[in-house]
Amino acid sequence: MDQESIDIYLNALESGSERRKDINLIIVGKKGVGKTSLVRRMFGEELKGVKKTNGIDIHRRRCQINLSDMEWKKVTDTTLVREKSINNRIMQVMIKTLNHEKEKTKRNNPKNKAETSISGTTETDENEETTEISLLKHERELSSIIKSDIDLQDDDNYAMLTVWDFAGDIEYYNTHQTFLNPDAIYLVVASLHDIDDTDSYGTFNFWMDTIHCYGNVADKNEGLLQSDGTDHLLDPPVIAIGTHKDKFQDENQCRELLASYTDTIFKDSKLHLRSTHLLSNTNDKEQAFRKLRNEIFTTASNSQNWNREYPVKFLQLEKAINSELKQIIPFDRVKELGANISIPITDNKELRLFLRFQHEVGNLIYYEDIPSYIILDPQWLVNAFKCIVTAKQFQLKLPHLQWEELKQTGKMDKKLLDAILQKQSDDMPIHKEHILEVIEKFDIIIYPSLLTDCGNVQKETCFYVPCLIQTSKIEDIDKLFNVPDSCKSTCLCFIFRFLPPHLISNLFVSCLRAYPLAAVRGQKGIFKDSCVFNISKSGCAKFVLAKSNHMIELQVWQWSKANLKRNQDVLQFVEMEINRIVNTRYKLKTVSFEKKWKCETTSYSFDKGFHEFDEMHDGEFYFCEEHATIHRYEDHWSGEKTKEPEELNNEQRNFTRLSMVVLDILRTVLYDQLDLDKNLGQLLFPCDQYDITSLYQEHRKLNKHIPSKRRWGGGRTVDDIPPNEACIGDDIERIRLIRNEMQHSTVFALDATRYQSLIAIIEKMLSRFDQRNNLTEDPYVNRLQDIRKMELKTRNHEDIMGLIKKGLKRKFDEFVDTLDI
Ligand SMILES: Nc1nc2c(ncn2[C@@H]2O[C@H](COP(=O)(O)OP(=O)(O)OP(=O)(O)O)[C@@H](O)[C@H]2O)c(=O)[nH]1
Ligand SMILES: [Mg+2]
Ligand SMILES: [Zn+2]
Repeated sequence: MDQESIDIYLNALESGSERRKDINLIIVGKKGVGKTSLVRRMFGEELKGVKKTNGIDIHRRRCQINLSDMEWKKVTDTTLVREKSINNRIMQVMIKTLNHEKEKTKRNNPKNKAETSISGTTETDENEETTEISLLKHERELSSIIKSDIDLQDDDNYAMLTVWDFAGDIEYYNTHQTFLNPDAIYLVVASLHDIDDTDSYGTFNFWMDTIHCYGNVADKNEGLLQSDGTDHLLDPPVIAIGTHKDKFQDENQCRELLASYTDTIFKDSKLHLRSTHLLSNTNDKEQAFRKLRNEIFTTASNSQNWNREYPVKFLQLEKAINSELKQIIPFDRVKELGANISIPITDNKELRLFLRFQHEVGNLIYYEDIPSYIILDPQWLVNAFKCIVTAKQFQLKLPHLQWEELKQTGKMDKKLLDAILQKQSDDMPIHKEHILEVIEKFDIIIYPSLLTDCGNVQKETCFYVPCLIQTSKIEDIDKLFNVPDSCKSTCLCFIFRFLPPHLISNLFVSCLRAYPLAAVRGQKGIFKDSCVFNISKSGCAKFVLAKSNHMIELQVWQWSKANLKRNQDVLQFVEMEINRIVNTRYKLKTVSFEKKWKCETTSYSFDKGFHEFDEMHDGEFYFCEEHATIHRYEDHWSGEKTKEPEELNNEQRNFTRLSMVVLDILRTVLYDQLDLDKNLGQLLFPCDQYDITSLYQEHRKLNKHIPSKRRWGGGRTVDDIPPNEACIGDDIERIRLIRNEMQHSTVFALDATRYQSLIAIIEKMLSRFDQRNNLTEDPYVNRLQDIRKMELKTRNHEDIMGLIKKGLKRKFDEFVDTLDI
């Protein structure tokens, strides 16, 4: 939480607080491994009639855990139980507050009640009136609770559990990510029985990695080692479950099988793992499930948010929201509800904090970056996704519409979407925009407004759903575009230790913002794991991005004469975007990749025989592992030139800073002075039209501030002017000499001693100018301090160049040239 939120929260707690224990449990794993069965058994239910969880569905169930006997008490009518428990909590605090307030009112205002309400209109009594109103509200609320005929005995001794059972179909993993929560506990389920299926390992790893990506930000720092040398565990916690134990005789064998799953997990993802369990959903006794329940409870009670203090007014608003009986409500409605509870919440920031908490505990779905709607029932969002992701199932109901394009290219017309939404409940079409916003946020759809290509897609009339596109084999992507081998660059590979599962689709979206999508014979170059973009308008230069195993590959195709600059630009862009996505979207600090290359005619899925960048020189031959032959090397990426420019060293920094002082401040000083002197109606050109030399010449011509030694010019360095010569003319001379010293320097460097002594001279001189001109608003000396403190990187060289306009620009250019930027 940021400081502001902490303050708001602490403030909210002052309205009264309650301890809160919530467990948000999310169950994931491959299709058919026994997730739903597991949930049933944990809830003490029979397995009869377990149906496979349909495609995209997510079932949310609630229960209370009694803290005295650890029993899970099913909640059939969620609203009612929550209502009851919330009422109890509110009651206790409200009675306390009510008594306290009454006491206070009595103490402050000995008049009787009737008098207060009559005099309530006068200004001085405004506070009392508000107290009075809130007391009335409290009373009204209390009596409504009492009337609602709910068991009022103390029901405080429980934790609230929310369980999410995801369907295992791989096609919907894209939509599942929208429901992942960094504050949940995860059960990752694997079947011990289908261990021969390679997908089993892949899916298990996929979930562990995905959880790692969407986990807690604060934990993901490097340096995970604790002081005692062991690794820090990461949140969210994961419990690994091996099911179908009944199919084996030997418990040891089961243990080994489950270990074969957990052993393959990526090192950092493994740090989420808290414990493992072997189970048979069909044969195990209740005892085994109790053990798992206790484990879940222990894991939860060790979490940071367990038993945290929760503002009572948040509870009140939670109650108000739960009694809405709607599936989705606008933020404004939450605001309205917030204003009407007995301790009102009116501040938007506080409301948002409340919603964040509610999202964390799984009570509702609220995305901070799409705050306009709040989804109260996750199934609503699932249904909405279904319209898009499983659109095909509507085909028979809406036969008159165009489906072919959707199947071929993943392009969905808005008309098609509207028609599908119309087939759903009433509020679906109304919330169309919000639905689209949510799935766009997760890159499930891509808007055509991004596709600025020659396909003539009109803005906003359609979008692409990449996960619906028929997968093409990435080996064939070059054949689809009929690319001759001679047009291909070497294949650049970003090889990851850990490749975040959704990175490639996020990367496609980034590229689509910058490059038009390529197409051939009406087929757009966008597939699940590969995408082709146009670099040049003519289409004669394209690049392909493809994901294969743990790598992302980049190849440029140029039918016209190869232009290396293009390759470099694309490479720079892609690399920058990968870093940006990893750092900002996943907030992963531990993701890293190596850049290597393979030969031009590689089959993209081949993941061996990489070469290092500095290994070869143009024209040399190398042995290609993939084709078992030798090729002639040609540098297509100018690896040297794309390296990050070196940081400036200290002496270069000194030189840059002083150049900036000269050209930014000292030039302005001369100009301002001239402006004052020429107060004879003679207009000056804007400051940036002059360089120091011309300004100095002007002063000399004007001859108003003659130097102490009675003549202009002369001297070798600024040290030749004695410190006691301090009139305006002397300072104009100083500026000239300092500028000359910089201008005539033969190196782009200035040692510390010289830098310090020049700065000291300049500082004294500037404060004299400040005094003379009574410059209080923006004193020159402050500007000097700014430049001295400024962070300098060669990356900022453009800015610096902007400042170092004339004289020293040439020097700077030379310097920049040596850096090969
Ligand atoms: N023998 C045996 N069968 C099991 C076990 N767990 C689940 N099953 C059976 O496996 C089948 C699938 O179980 P589900 O609970 O529907 O699996 P799921 O993971 O929820 O499947 P999806 O929702 O389709 O992803 C059912 O017929 C279960 O009875 C187990 O531990 N042992
Ligand atoms: Mg299921
Ligand atoms: Zn080769």
